[in-house]
Amino acid sequence: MSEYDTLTLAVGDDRVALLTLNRPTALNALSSQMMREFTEALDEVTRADARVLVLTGAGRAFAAGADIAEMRDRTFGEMTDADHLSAWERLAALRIPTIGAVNGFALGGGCEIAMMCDLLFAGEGASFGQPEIALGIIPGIGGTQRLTRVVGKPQAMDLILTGRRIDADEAFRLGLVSRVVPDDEVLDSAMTAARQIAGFSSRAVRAAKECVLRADQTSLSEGLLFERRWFHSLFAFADQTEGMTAFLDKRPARFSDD
Ligand code: CO8
Repeated sequence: MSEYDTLTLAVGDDRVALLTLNRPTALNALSSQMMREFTEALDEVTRADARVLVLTGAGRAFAAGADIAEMRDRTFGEMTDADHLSAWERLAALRIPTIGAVNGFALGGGCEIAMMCDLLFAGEGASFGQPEIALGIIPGIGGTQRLTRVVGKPQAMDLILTGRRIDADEAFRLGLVSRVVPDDEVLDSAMTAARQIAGFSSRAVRAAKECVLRADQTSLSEGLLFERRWFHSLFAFADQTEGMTAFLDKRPARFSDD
């Protein structure tokens, strides 16, 4: 377990990393200190060779957005020179799968970080939104882009221009969330899925993630070719033989990452 001022990180023997945003008295508002520590923690996750990252928030929020108290007096020059935003993108660039476990508020930058996760599990009482418009700003770490890709222009415009909050069920109906579960089961559900994924062949998992992400970036024909090439490539590894042999032998597979 690593203790930061604004986060905790634990990497288990199951090679699942659990990163918890931990400023509960400020509803885990995303400060610049948290951003620095977040990038250090992601480096630690990579060094520990974790297979899956679960990201959650302590207390009654995942994160209620950027730290407004810290941001209020920033000037244009400070914002552009210091680049307070782009480091959060490191989450989206991780090669391992990431699962957001959202309890309570995921607002503004918190919603944007949630959307960077590959899978998103939400408690029934979770709420999502991009309320920046009411502060005289707009989303700044991907909200206008990722939300629009996921829910489409009419819904994205509604959420971003009115700043209204939606509950977990609506987020699920819009395709923003993978699963809605009882509030007290969010983290357990995310950890269970993470352990399941961590037990599969890491090359197959990486291939699957890369291929799905490619769907947003390219034409269908290029995406299909990319998928086919990865599919062929997996036959170069022992894990493919093991997975199929285990199925035919009616036993669990023992993947070795070979
Ligand atoms: N920043 C700083 N402090 C916050 C934030 C925040 N975003 N959200 C809540 N807090 C603090 C409150 O000030 C309060 O502190 P205190 O107890 O010292 O008064 C404490 O957390 C608890 O909050 P509330 O008393 O307001 O709790 P409620 O249950 O009444 O309300 C809400 C909860 C609805 C979540 C409410 O706190 C709220 O509306 N928060 C602000 C949400 C918001 O506008 N978020 C967008 C911020 S802007 C943004 O995210 C820009 C994104 C692009 C850049 C991202 C880079 C990181």
